[in-house]
Amino acid sequence: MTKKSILVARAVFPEVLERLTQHFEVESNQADTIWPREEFIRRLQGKSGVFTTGGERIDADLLKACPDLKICANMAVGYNNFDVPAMTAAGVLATNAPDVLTETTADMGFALLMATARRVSESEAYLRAGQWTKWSYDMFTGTDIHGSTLGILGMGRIGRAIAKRGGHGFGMNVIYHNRSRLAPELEAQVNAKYVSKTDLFKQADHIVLVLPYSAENHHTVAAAEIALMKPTSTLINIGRGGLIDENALAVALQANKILGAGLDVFEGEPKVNPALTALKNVVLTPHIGSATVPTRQAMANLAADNLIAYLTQGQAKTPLNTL
Ligand code: 8YV
Repeated sequence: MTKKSILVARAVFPEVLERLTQHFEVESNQADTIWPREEFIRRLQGKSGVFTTGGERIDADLLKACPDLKICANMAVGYNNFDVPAMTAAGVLATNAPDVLTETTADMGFALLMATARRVSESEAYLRAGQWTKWSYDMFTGTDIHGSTLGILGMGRIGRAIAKRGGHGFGMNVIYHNRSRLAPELEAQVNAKYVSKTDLFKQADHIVLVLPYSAENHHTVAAAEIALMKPTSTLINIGRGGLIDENALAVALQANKILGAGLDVFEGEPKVNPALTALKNVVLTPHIGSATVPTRQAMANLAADNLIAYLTQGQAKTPLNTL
């Protein structure tokens, strides 16, 4: 039987590529070139499946131009690069990579929270610049994490994993806001209290954004929300850049309206708003929330499993739509 053809849009672990080649004719991108959209569409011609990594937009126009496509497998839990209704209408399966990155991403949320609250990046830059000449009582004083109030916006799997870290590990009082309130047993498991979005911004000492991004929650954190925050509080984003109005955040940070922000995701990434890079009270990381070797391997293998299972047996492991 002739093998079906797939496209792997970005560089991936060689062993995952090897697994895929056992089942498919694979066109890959180990040079990791960022293909312009027209080139991506051209390379998708005649392909039954595509392995994407979250940056490739799959919409009605692309689907129309790629009639042979049957499945798009994202190596990411977020899938705001997919127009799922358009994919369903075109008979194309969408899959993502949930669960395998939950704990790793929650760890990163906590790392950013701690680095921001305790001013780790700013003080390290000071030390490296040779500016540390003496101790002083108020040098890089930050804010406490233990015993403080942790506010989580978006209480999915990663939000709950962060709540556990905060509550169990640091004795934090955990509050959350979500589109829908958690079932009582899940709420009890994470020992978190449901509050309105306004109360979350008013009461929390540390706010972590972990909600999925969509057009509806574009700039869900803007000047009005930031104005509600305590002057000693921090804002952490490990979701998607578009959740925050970055210009409004930069204005607030510049005026020390909040203590600091920790951002792993940006609206125009990999470009970062220069108003943010100019500031000291913000910790910036290049979208590395899921970046540990075992987790990235698990994510890549799950995307590969979805391609293999769907194109050889008609059943994917983590489908996002029903056809
Ligand atoms: C991915 C992520 O590495 O899974 C997600 O949604 O944000 C990260 O874990 C990233 O999306 C790859 O583009």
